[in-house]
Amino acid sequence: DSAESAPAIVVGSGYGGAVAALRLGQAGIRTLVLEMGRLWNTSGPDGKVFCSTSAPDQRAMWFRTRTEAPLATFLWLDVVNRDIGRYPGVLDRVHFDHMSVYVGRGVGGGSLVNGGMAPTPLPSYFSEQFPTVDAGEMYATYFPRARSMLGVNTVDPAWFESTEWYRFARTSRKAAANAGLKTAFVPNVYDFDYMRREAAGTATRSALAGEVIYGNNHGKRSLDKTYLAAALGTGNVTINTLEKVREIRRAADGTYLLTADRIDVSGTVVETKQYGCTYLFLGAGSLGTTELLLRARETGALPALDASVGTGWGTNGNVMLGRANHLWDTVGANESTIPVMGIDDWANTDNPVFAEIAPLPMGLEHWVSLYLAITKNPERASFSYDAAADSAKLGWTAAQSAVSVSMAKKLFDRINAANATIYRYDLFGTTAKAFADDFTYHPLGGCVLGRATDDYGRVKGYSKLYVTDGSLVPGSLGVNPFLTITALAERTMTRVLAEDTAS
Ligand code: FAE
Repeated sequence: DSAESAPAIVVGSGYGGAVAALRLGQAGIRTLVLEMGRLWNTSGPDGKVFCSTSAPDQRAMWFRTRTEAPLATFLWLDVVNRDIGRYPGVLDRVHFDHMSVYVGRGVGGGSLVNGGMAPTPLPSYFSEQFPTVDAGEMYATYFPRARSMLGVNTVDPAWFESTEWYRFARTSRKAAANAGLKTAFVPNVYDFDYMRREAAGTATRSALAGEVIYGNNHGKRSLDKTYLAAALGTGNVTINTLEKVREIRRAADGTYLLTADRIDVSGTVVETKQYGCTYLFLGAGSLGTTELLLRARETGALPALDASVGTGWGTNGNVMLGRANHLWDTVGANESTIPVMGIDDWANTDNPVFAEIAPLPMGLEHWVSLYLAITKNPERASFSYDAAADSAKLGWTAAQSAVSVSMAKKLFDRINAANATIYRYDLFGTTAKAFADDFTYHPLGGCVLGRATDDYGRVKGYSKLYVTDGSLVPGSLGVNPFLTITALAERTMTRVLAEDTAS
């Protein structure tokens, strides 16, 4: 059957894909974006686009019959998750043997479900992870560009100190200070002016109504409102939704051919489509892009791909944990879902950790301080291609997670000792467990910059094939990653549009 063709195709519409789409569109290059998730712009029967975390429905998760929230239990009770209908919902949890990975599904990828934290990495650690990237140029040009395009802003410190919605963060800050630890404000893409109007009762509540991991109906500047809106505005970009790219290969004339399955909302494949393009940009995320390239190499479709495709993957050292505060150290019944502060102990060379002070909004006082620790775990894993299942298998082990846990534990043992407090053991399943070490929000690597690609994301072995997403980051960044992914994608697009597409 005949292939639909476009000069450029972008696979995925997360950070890497959205940057590629906008810059291609602005350069006058007709571009087709293929996204496996749906477009989140129409209201359900409740008048809302997204469902809340307290009453999740089919919109919550990608083809599940029950939600799989990161915090599964409270007082060991299975009170958090709900039975739901199978549907292309916005949050997916991809399971591997010892690690599961949360990702966003839909136009905007992870930006639809994430906490919006947009820290800039420490220059010294950035240079350690990306020795071949000109850090001067990154910090002078591409990080500022990414911050401005994404709409990064910072909570007003005076409001932060006074509002009930951030009592939980102030309580965690105090506990950290008691242990001699520094905290720092972390910028975010959630509109803090909007949040203040939510608090004042003059705007519909979203961050202040428990919305985040299943989508925010208001306030969050997700990619569909920033990069992707601008991309569509160029008139050169089209986004096809509910189309999952399954295979990429190269035609005799050097152009690329793609096979994509179009699904309906029940998940049934209703059409298998063929596409052709000259320039192919992979922005399917660390898992998606790595799987596509690994499959292409192992099936012989793109045999010249580098041996390092599928390697260098890490969790950004993610570990989640909770502490129990004393009765007098309340966190408040009202918590914003948007994190704005972190405990910064990265400079501690014995045990570098940056811990996000995470919200746990339950609408009641629960005395829990929750954290997402980012540890400097040096462990990396590889993917292998499972031919029978036609999918990528991750070789991450429980022992590799234990490295993150021991680092997080060192930091929080200090905090507990200084405050005479203890861990919460009831939040991560029905058996006593203090550290959630079996999932990550920050999948990084698989097609590492400078190894599987050149120093600009051009895939080794093939011309006009690029990676622009989190698979370029070598497993660890020390901070939440989307700002860096965006800035690196801006850098790649500047270079590619200057050197590769001029003819
Ligand atoms: P990503 O945003 O995952 O986009 C990939 C897109 O490609 C998705 O839309 C997929 O549906 C689509 N796709 C995948 N495979 C295919 C295929 N075969 N065919 C078609 N489409 C495909 O990739 N990061 C921060 O910096 N700050 C935070 O506060 C933060 N909080 C988070 C909270 C949660 C709950 C989660 C899950 C993540 C969080 N992250 C956070 C991580 C952040 O969202 C993630 O690093 C980026 O979204 C990764 O961007 P990529 O462009 O690599």
